[in-house]
This record gives sequence, structure tokens and C-alpha cells, in this order.
Amino acid sequence: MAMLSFEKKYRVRGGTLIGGDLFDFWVGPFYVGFFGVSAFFFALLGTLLIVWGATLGPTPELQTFNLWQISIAPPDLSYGLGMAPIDQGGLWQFITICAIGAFVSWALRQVEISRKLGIGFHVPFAFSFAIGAFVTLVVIRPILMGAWGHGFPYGIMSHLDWVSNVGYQYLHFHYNPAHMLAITFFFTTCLALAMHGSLILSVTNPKKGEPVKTGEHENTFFRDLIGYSIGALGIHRLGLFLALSAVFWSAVCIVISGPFWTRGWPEWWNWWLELPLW
Ligand code: 07D
Ligand code: 07D
Ligand code: U10
Repeated sequence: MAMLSFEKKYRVRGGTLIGGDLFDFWVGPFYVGFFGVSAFFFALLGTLLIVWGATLGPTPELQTFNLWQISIAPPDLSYGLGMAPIDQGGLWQFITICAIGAFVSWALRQVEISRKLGIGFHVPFAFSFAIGAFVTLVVIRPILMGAWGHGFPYGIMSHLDWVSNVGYQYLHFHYNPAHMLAITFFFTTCLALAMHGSLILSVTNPKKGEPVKTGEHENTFFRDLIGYSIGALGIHRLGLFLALSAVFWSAVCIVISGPFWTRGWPEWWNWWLELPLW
């Protein structure tokens, strides 16, 4: 079915989680829905708060609007888990609420669209892992450590400084075992996507005049090469598993740094030297 006639068929009422028919319409290509309005609201408000925060910054005029220099810092550690004045981290707290509001709205919008289409909830399920990692960084870990000041600053360069500083607080972050797992899953995700993308192109995009090949060719390539093919559905399951595992272990690696391990990560490996076996 051509895209246009398909859209006519499925662009009908229903499937909303909240708001009934009220926002059940499209604007151009975009589905709106209650969560489209709330996502739009939170994203716009959060962005405006960042712009406002930029004008309050210490570097006036041109510097203020250097996109790379804009940074909204969390409150000082001395504010603990309380609210801070607006120009001393309060803004960061409001922007955090807007960010979570926008991300969660976006996920629920994915749910409504999936319901309309009668497809699974795999996409919102996957996106919720990204939201989970963000919430781990700016809500869960700060709460476990007793201060909002442990969140990362909202700025392009400044958030890199935060990652580096926090990394070196634990001496050598590469020795964090969950960080190792996360990195391995990220690298494996790239390997899997490169293998899958290249295999599909090699089969479905042949030279002029050559016929398009089939799933049999895909299977046979990997059986000939490594003795096993995971299959057309299997590679997508594996890809999703690898990517979600990468984000999951990322969240684990940062939430254990501080709340559950306060020394350098190289020292964690002493358990090996301390095995009674030796
Ligand atoms: C390609 C999908 C499109 C999304 C893009 C990002 C903004 C920010 C905001 C001016 C893959 C849009 C960016 C809306 C503008 C302001 C205030 C996704 C694609 C193009 N980071 N990070 C980047 C975010 C964290 C780290 C780039 C966000 C953690 C390192 C971009 C978050 C840690 C490096 C960016 C977030 C961390 C980056 C490219 C949230 C650990 C880089 C991102 C909400 C996870 C790289 C200058 C990209 C870079 C980079 C955005 C969180 C580490 C600005 C939105 C705290 C080490 N990060 N990041 O392509 O070049 O993602 O930085 O959690 O080297 Mg980051
Ligand atoms: C948090 C992003 C969520 C995004 C959302 C959506 C918008 C809309 C709009 C485009 C999690 C946002 C959307 C804003 C945009 C439009 C229109 C994703 C998030 C919800 N590290 N490290 C990681 C590596 C070192 C350190 C993770 C590698 C050093 C710290 C990953 C190396 C030290 C932290 C990773 C390396 C150090 C991490 C990041 C190599 C520094 C974290 C991925 C090769 C000296 C962070 C949860 C991630 C983490 C993290 C990889 C080196 C420190 C596994 C490959 C040794 C402090 N590092 N790292 O988590 O786990 O994505 O965060 O050296 O906090 Mg590391
Ligand atoms: C995959 C795939 C596959 C495909 C695919 C894909 C995975 C099977 C079949 C998809 C992959 C690609 C297309 C490849 C490229 C993708 C990437 C590299 C990933 C990164 C993507 C990007 C960088 C693009 C990001 C773009 C975004 C997020 C769009 C930005 C959109 C907006 C700003 C609008 C958002 C819409 C919303 C919120 C809802 C509707 C709202 C509007 C239309 C705006 C108007 C608002 C209203 C009507 C509501 C009114 C609002 C109110 C009342 C609130 C206001 C309140 C105030 C107080 C102001 O596997 O193969 O192929 O394609």
C-alpha cells in the first residue's frame, strides 16, 4: 500500500491513553495527542529556561550566546537535596523537571502511536532505557549521595568536564567493571549494526541487472563464514539486546560510583589478590 493511502487508512481516532479525542489529530506529518502537547510544552519551557539562564551567566554579551559555552550548573553541594535560589542552581532543578517531563511525554507519545498502529511497544521500551540512564545521572545518584549538586551541568562542553572530573575522582574509571561491560556492549552494538547493515545491502542492493537475493543468501553467508546464522528476526532481537544492555550497564556503572564504591576503581580489583586461594 502506498504511504498516502496507508495514512488515510490508519489516521483514525482511538488508541490514546489520555485526553480521549481532544488532541487526537495530526499537524503535517506529526501526530499530536495529549503527550505531543505536553512534550512540546516541556521542551519549549526547558529551552527558554536555558536561554534565560544563559543571559544570567557570568560572561555577558557575545560570550553569553556562544552555544558551546552555555552551561546551567546544578546547585552547590551545600544545598543538599533542598531547593536552591533560581540563579544558584534552582534553574537547573526546573530544567531537570522539564527534561524529564519532555522525555517521558515523548515515550508515552510513542506508546500512543504504537497503539494506533497495533504494533508492539518495543520502541518506547527501548527509549525508556535512555530516560533511565538520564534519570540515574540527575535524580537517582544525586539522591543516593545526598545532594542535587552531584548532577551534571547542562552545557555542551561543561558536561564533558563533569564526566572527566567524576572519572578521575575514582582514579581510573576504566577499572570500573560495569563501565567495562557497558563499553563492550557499545562496541558490540556497532559491530552488529555494521554486519547487519552491510549484509542487507549486499543482498538487497545488487549491481544493475543482477537479481535481488533472499534471506537464504543471508543465512548461507554466515553459515559458510562462521558455521551459524542467527536469522532475520534474531539479528534484530540481538541488536536491541546489545544496545539496551550498553545503556543499562552505563547506568549501573555510574550509580555504583559514590553510593556503593567511594575509593579508586583500581582498588576494587583487590578482591582478586585477596582470594584465600593464594
Ligand atoms: C546522534 C541523536 C541526535 C541528538 C543530538 C544531541 C542537545 C544539547 C543543549 C546547548 C547520539 C542534541 C544535543 C539537545 C544542546 C544545550 C544546553 C544521539 C544522536 C545530536 N549528552 N557526551 C555529546 C547529550 C551525557 C559525553 C553530543 C545529552 C552524560 C561525551 C551532544 C545528554 C555523559 C561526549 C550530547 C547527554 C555524556 C558527549 C553528541 C542527556 C555520559 C562527546 C551526542 C540529556 C552519557 C560528544 C561535545 C550524540 C560531544 C557528546 C548531548 C549526557 C558524555 C552535545 C542531550 C552526562 C564524552 N553529548 N553525555 O550524538 O561531542 O548522541 O560533546 O543526558 O564527545 Mg553528552
Ligand atoms: C544519559 C543520554 C540520555 C538521552 C536522552 C534523550 C534530547 C532531545 C533533540 C535532537 C547513556 C535526550 C534527548 C535532549 C534532543 C533533538 C531535536 C545515555 C544518556 C534521555 N568511557 N564515563 C560512560 C566510555 C572514560 C565516565 C558511558 C568509553 C574515562 C563517567 C559509556 C571510554 C573517564 C561516566 C562510556 C570511556 C570516564 C561515563 C556513557 C574510552 C573520564 C558516566 C554512555 C574508550 C576521565 C557515563 C550513565 C551512556 C555513564 C559514562 C564509555 C572513558 C568517566 C559506557 C568508550 C576513563 C563519569 N562512559 N570514561 O551512559 O555511565 O549513555 O552514564 O576511553 O556517567 Mg566513560
Ligand atoms: C528506523 C528503522 C526503519 C525505518 C526508519 C527508521 C530506526 C525499519 C522504515 C528511523 C530512522 C531514521 C529516520 C534515520 C535518522 C535518525 C537518526 C540519526 C536519529 C536522530 C534523529 C534526529 C536528530 C531528528 C530529531 C528530530 C526530532 C525529534 C523532530 C523535532 C520535532 C519537533 C520539534 C516537533 C515535535 C512534535 C511534537 C512535540 C508533537 C506535535 C506538535 C507539533 C506538531 C507542534 C505544534 C504544537 C501543537 C499543535 C500543540 C500546541 C502546543 C501547546 C498548546 C503547548 C504550548 C504551551 C505554551 C505555554 C507555549 O528501523 O526501518 O524505515 O525510518
